[in-house]
Amino acid sequence: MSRIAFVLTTCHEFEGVKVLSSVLKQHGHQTDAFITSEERDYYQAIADFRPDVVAIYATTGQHEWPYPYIRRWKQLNPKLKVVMGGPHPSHDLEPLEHVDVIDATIKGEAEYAMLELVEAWAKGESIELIPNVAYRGPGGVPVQNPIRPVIQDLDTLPFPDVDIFYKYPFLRSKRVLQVHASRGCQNSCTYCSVGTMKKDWVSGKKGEKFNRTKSVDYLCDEINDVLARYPGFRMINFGDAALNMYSGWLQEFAEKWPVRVGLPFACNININYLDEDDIIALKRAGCVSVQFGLESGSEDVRLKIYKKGYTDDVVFGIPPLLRKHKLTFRTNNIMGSPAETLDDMFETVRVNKKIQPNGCTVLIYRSFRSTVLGKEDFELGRLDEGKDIGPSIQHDSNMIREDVREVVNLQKLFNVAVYVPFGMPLVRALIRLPRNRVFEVTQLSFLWYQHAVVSGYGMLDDFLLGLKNLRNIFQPTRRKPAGRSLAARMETGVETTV
Ligand code: B12
Ligand code: SF4
Repeated sequence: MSRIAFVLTTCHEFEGVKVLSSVLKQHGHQTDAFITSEERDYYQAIADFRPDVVAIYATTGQHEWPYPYIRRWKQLNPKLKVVMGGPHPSHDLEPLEHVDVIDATIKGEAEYAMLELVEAWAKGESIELIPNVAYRGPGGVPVQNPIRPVIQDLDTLPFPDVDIFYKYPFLRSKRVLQVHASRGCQNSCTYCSVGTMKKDWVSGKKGEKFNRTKSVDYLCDEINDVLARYPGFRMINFGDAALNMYSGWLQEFAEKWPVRVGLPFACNININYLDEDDIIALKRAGCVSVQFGLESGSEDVRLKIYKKGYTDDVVFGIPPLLRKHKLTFRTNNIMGSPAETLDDMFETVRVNKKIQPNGCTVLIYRSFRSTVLGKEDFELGRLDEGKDIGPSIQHDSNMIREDVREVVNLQKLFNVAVYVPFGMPLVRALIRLPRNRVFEVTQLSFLWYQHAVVSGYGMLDDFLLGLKNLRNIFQPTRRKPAGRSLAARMETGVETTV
């Protein structure tokens, strides 16, 4: 039996970590998750758990924060092993260069790779033949093993282990339960890592599917199992890229969910695969609010550069149907990509004004090497790699462009431009001012209102979550380990942002 500590800096219940934990527990191992904002003394909490393995979930930009802690835990226990998984090491083996910190990384879906790795370490066996694992080979050069097929039938997995997160009073007493019904996505947007995942995270075995759903029955059983132990949740938020991955699934869900679970929910939708019948099904199932990525007001940018697949017909056609069936909706929008001028970004404001969403989430474009567009940015030198913009896609831009201040200011004031009378000319003038806290607070206030009220996550819950995760938005990536001050414990995060 091994003891595995998952270390996390965002106050959020991560689906991937929940499933990894349940598979490890199913095989007799002991696991726990540790979130920085929820521990009084982060170093000591994990030292007291006495892990054999520390496991890091990492997106790009959020991967180095635990290194200083790990160096201390390794001093305490020189046999401690450390593995990193998630999107970042799945695309980049750079973490293995940190010889004193990382012992192995895992590419792609990690359930069984992690199990085999932990067991090989416990027995002192070689890890060099474990599919998905990467390690330091001869001369310290990273070696990435080929990967196994992704798990085709999600129902074969044990229910996600919520207990490692709901040991924290804040997470278990929230109004909203975070759930996933699927893996994958119908789109392959060029600014997102999912396109690469589709090619890279699958083994290539004939017939292997990347887009998968849990069966409706499994999903209902899973939620009822959680609610039996944690009955306080009043609403569900589906974190899936889109809940309408398969139309037939949605229709069955609309039949069974209200009877078997009956909680209202919010979710993301893919408007390309959504018709009025699906909207009726969502409504019948208990959906109260949906969110979709508009990303750009320009159809050309959306179709030709972002490869989002949403034509203007769809963008203007779906919102009236959502309104007709009394579903509130929010849009996601990107500011500052190399594909857009400031005028194009104001076109995004205009389209939002026309389709009248109940809220606009506005994120700043960020280049990831694991995306088509990001790769191009790095190759063409479009970004200032030396500029530390922190881990978030909410705060700042490191793109090299003369109007970067205006872009970042527009992201902060976007909702003013959309919702305030005469907001557009006002914001056009304001974005020329130096960046300032008032703009930041304006943006966070809109976001808070839209999450808490429009999507129904609850005023207090969302405010506290924002505070806990504030630091991840506003602080640089290269930072010292968190201390005991309140500010230092307000760790990174993003639920506030997405
Ligand atoms: C839901 C979601 C969120 C949710 C929940 C986060 C989460 N990961 O659960 C929230 C809203 C909090 C969020 C936040 C952010 N997200 Co997000 N998110 C997603 C989304 C849509 C689904 C992730 C998911 O849950 N999938 C289902 C589970 C089962 O899969 P999984 O998480 O990948 O887990 C598997 C493997 O990754 C691996 N694994 C996972 N954890 C671990 C841990 C260890 C130790 C190991 C070994 C393996 C491992 O095994 C798991 C099971 O097979 C993906 C896009 C996508 N479709 O994948 C983007 C995505 C992961 N997010 C992304 C980004 C950029 C962010 C933010 C930085 C955005 C921001 N606003 O600043 C933050 C970062 C938060 C953080 N601390 O890491 C990027 C990451 C890109 C990159 N190259 O790093 C993605 C890929 C989308 C994109 N733009 O390309 N996100
Ligand atoms: S729809 Fe969302 S999750 Fe899917 S590829 Fe596009 S940005 Fe990524």
